[in-house]
Order: sequence, then C-alpha cells, then structure tokens
Amino acid sequence: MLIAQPLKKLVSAVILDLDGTLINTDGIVSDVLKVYLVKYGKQWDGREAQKIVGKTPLEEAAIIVEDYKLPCATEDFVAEIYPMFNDQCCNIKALPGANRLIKHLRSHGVPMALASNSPRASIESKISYHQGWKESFSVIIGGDEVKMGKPSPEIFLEAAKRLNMEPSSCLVIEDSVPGVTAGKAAGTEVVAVPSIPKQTHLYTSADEVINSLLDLQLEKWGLPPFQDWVEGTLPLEPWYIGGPVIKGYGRGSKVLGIPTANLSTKGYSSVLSEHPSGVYVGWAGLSTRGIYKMAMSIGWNPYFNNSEKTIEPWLLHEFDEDFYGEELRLVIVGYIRPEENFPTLESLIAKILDDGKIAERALDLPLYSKYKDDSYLKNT
Ligand code: RBF
Ligand code: MG
Repeated sequence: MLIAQPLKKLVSAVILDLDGTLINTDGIVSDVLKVYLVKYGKQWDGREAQKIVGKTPLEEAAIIVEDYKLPCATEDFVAEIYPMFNDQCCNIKALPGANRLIKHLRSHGVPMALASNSPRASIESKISYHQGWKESFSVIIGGDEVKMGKPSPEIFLEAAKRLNMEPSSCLVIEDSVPGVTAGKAAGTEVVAVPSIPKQTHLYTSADEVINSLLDLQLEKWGLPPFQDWVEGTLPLEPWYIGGPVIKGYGRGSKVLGIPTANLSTKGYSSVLSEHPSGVYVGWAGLSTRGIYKMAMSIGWNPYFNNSEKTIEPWLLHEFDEDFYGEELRLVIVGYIRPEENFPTLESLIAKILDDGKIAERALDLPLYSKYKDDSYLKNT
C-alpha cells in the first residue's frame, strides 16, 4: 500500500537549539541542583525539570528560588550556580543522533545555525567539547545577544537573517515548548524532539513531533536524506547491558504470544536515560544456553501506557522452558523505530513480528554479526 506523505514546506537551512536538543544538559542541571539544594536543606524534585526546560537562565533561577523558597535573591542564586554548571560543561554528552545530524548536514553543505537561550559564552564552552560542532555552524546566537529569549521569535528571526534565509525556508529543531512557540512565531518550520517523555500533547503547534533525533526524516523537508539505514535498521555505536532475567508484566507470552526476557532497570537508570525509547536489535547471551538474535523494546509501551521505562528483549529462538533468574547479557547494535501506539492488539503484534523479521535479516550482515562473538555476551 502506498501512503501519500503529508506535504511539508521545503526548507534549505536548519536552525538548531542546543540544550536538550543536541546535548543532554538536563542530567547535569539536575546533578548540580541536587548538590546545591542540600546546602539549604532542600531536596531536588526531578519533576522540576519540566518547569525549567526551554527557559532563559534568569527565568529558570526565578522558578527555582520561588519553588524552593530559597532565602536569596534570584541574581545571587545565578551567581552561585553558574560556576557550578560551567565546571560540569565538559561532562554534557551529545544526545543520540546529534553528531550524525551535524555531520550529515555539513557534508551536504546545508547551512546551519545554533540558536540557544543560553548566554553566548556558555554555548561556546558547551560545544567546545564536541569535535567538529563549532565549525559546522555558520551562525551562533545566544540568549544574551537578543532583547528577548524564546518564546519570543527574535532569536530565530535573527538566526535566519544572519543565514541570509527567509524564516519560512528554515527548519527549527527544538526540544522545548517555548522553543517551538518561538519558531512558529518566527514563521519557520518546526520539528519538536521533546526531551521530557510523555509530553507530546503539549507540542501541538509543531509541524512534526518526533521521539529522538534518530527519527528525523530530512527528506520530508526537502533536505538530503540520511543514507545510513541498512535493512530497516540504523547502525549504532554498540552499548551493553545485562543482569538476571526478571518477570515483567506477564503480558509478553500470555497476551501477545511474544515472550520477552525482561531485565531489571535497577542500576541502569543512567544508561536508560541516555538511550531513547524505541525498538532496537542486537545479540543476547544466556550463560548456560548460547547466543541468540534479539529484537528489543525500551520505553513505556504506549499501547499499555506503563508508568516505568522498561527493557524488554525478545530472544528470537524457541525455548522449551522459562529462564527467570539466569544471567542475560545484551549488546545493542542497531535501531529500528520509535515505540508506537496501535489501534488494536493485533496490529501491535503484527508490528512486533515485523521487527523480529527485520532483526533476523539485519543481524546476518557482517556489520552486526561481528558482535555475536563479543566476550561480554559469554559472561564466563
Ligand atoms: N509496545 C508498544 O506499546 N508499542 C510498540 O511499538 C512496541 N514495540 C515492541 C517491539 C518489540 C520488538 C518488542 C519485543 C516489544 C514491543 N512492545 C511495544 C512492547 C510489548 O507491548 C511488551 O513487550 C509487552 O507488553 C510485554 O510487556
Ligand atoms: Mg532546549
């Protein structure tokens, strides 16, 4: 069946947000605030992150001073906390797909701007730890270089102007609601990549909402498409997790006919937060049994709307008994798709079976099959 792609406006330049879009700043912000608040006998509440995402530094500070009833002026708070962030700049990781996107656009000569509410100096410092980034942007604008930060359109209007482009010929990529608002007010096309899960409903003004940069389809915007997909999978820098197999929600076998060998998420919170929810392929090793192909879902299972991010590997092999408690080792080597919701259980099952076929075929490629011999999987 052919499904017509919804027609999007074609663009010839890309304007990127930095924090939460290209780099995982949230993790560092939480770490610093956790330490800082202890001084005042307060405890950082992870949910606060939602309130400050996309705000200017001064707005962020005002919210925290107010919410935690800190006995200091917003300015003093900023003066104290900023050096703490700056010390941590070197530890902020690129988000999955960020390097790939920047390299790809650069190699195709697509003009790129970086437009962030962060002060210019802080932007420069943050990107200096990522090789090839600074040279890739023909324009960089900080929140201190415009009168009003996002959600005002000013920063994106200025970025377009300096790129010598009409705003309508620019694609803005943004993780925050104020950023999306700013982009639409400036007249640009906007792809939202929300950095906080399960908030898609807040992004209705964006032209498209995607789950992570891995899901960007540049051809929808008339930009040169990525060419790194093979056999329905996107090769990744491999990553490793393992542990004893635990009982999941008990739906895999019973409801779906697809038994997953779930792993505990304990001890993996940072690994889990680094990797977008979605469906992946890789190799699975069971210490006493062997090494098997695997398709795996990570996330909240939108169809069941779980409250916890889970790891659910499906070993592509018929086992004649359960193996709860056995040590399972995984190497994840490729990405298939974001998690989706489905109108019926049958359509969810059909999609998962498709994923299995994709994994079966792709993992035979030398690019992936070489990891079958990874010593991590053998666990001896
Ligand atoms: N659950 C969803 O709600 N949406 C999905 O797109 C989805 N994709 C999956 C892909 C694979 C390869 C596997 C093994 C599971 C997937 N699941 C998905 C999770 C499935 O709902 C879950 O394993 C069962 O509910 C058992 O807890
Ligand atoms: Mg942002």
